[in-house]
Order: sequence, then structure tokens, then C-alpha cells
Amino acid sequence: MDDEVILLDFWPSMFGMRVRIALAEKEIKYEYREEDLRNKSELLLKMNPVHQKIPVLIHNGKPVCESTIAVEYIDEVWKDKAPLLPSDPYEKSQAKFWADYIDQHKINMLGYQLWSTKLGEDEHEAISKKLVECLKVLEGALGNKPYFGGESFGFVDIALITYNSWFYSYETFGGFNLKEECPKLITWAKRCMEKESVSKSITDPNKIYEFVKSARKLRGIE
Ligand code: GS8
Repeated sequence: MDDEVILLDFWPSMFGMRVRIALAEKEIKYEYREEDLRNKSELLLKMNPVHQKIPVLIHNGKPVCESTIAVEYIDEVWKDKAPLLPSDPYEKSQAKFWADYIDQHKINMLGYQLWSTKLGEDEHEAISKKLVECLKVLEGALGNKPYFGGESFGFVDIALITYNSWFYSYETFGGFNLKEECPKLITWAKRCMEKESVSKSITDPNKIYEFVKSARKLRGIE
């Protein structure tokens, strides 16, 4: 029996994009289903009753929720192609540490605060600073390696590169320039974008910017 793979997703989601990249890396055919997050489908509520969030990977009828868990699941199930996590236990622990760092620091929430609300000058500056600091720590972890795990594209790259779609909006509304603040990270992002699995899976930054601008209009801040 062929595997049935369905992805419940929402096009601007940096979390959904992670799963899209992992599936593309492994060359897995799947059905993409766009969710309306203001009117969630019965299937989404059934498959992710706890968080009711996308992305949800549904493999032969069984749901896998949480993007990094789904990426790891994909790596384990489709083992023969393009390993995403290292097999060495220590290396694997490090990859998970950095993916967790990305999620714990809630880059998306910091960015969201920058574009979705009218902040006082001090608060705005503090949030922008926090976001840039977090990216600088990640740049330090990358060091001079081509990818976070070394020579090949993998788990941490997938966890972070999806923010590349959002960086332009974060910079615009956060008032910083990532090329100046984190030049190595920008070079790394360009390198990742050269991979077809990434470029075809992640959303154009201009499209995200238009999305952000219309969300700001709806909130009456533009
Ligand atoms: C986050 C998913 C998430 O926030 C993961 O998969 O890694 N930790 C999770 N999904 C959002 C859309 S992207 O911002 C979502 O589904 N929100 C719907 C809601 O909160 O009702």
C-alpha cells in the first residue's frame, strides 16, 4: 500500500514550511490542505484536538502534531533519503538543543509584537533588541560552517530557514538590518535558499510583507 500523507497547513506559517521542506527533502508526495484558521476544519480539530493548530502531518490516517516533532518523524520513517538528524547521539542532542532554542525564544512572537501592535518607543526598541540578540546567538552557533550541522543541510537549518520569509517584515517593522547585524546568517540563508527543497517550500518574503500589511490595516495600525 502506498503511504497516504496529508499536510494541514496555512501558507504564511513558518512552522508549516518546516514540514513542507522535510517532505521535499525526502521527495515524499503528499496532499497539501490549506486551513482557514478563523474557521478551522473538522479534520484539524479532530487531528489536533489539544492545540488546534497547524501544521499537522497525517500519515496513513494518524496525526503528528508540532512542526519539529513532525520533521523528526519524517526523518525516522523515510530513513533512506537525505538524513536530517545526525545518527550520533551527541550530535543529535545538539541539533535538538538549537531547534529548541529557536522555539523557546519565540522568534515568531517577538516578530509578531513588532508588526502587529503599536508599541511605545522603549518597548519597540527592547523587542527589536531581543530578536536581534537571539539571531546573533544562532549566528554564533553556526560559526563558519556552511550549515548548522556541518557540511550538510539538516534539522536546525529547517527549523530556522523558514523565518527567512519573515525577516524582511521583521526588519521593516523592527527597524534593523540583518545584513549588518548578522551577515553570516544572511549568507547561510542564501545558501539554504539555493536548495530546491527550500525555495519551493517557503513563501516569498514579499507575499509575507503584503500579508503583514493587510493584517496591520485590519488592526487599524496602518
Ligand atoms: C506552533 C504552531 C502554530 O503556532 C509548531 O507546530 O511548531 N509549536 C507549534 N501554528 C499557528 C499558525 S502559525 O503561527 C496556528 O495554527 N494557530 C492557530 C491558533 O492559534 O488558533
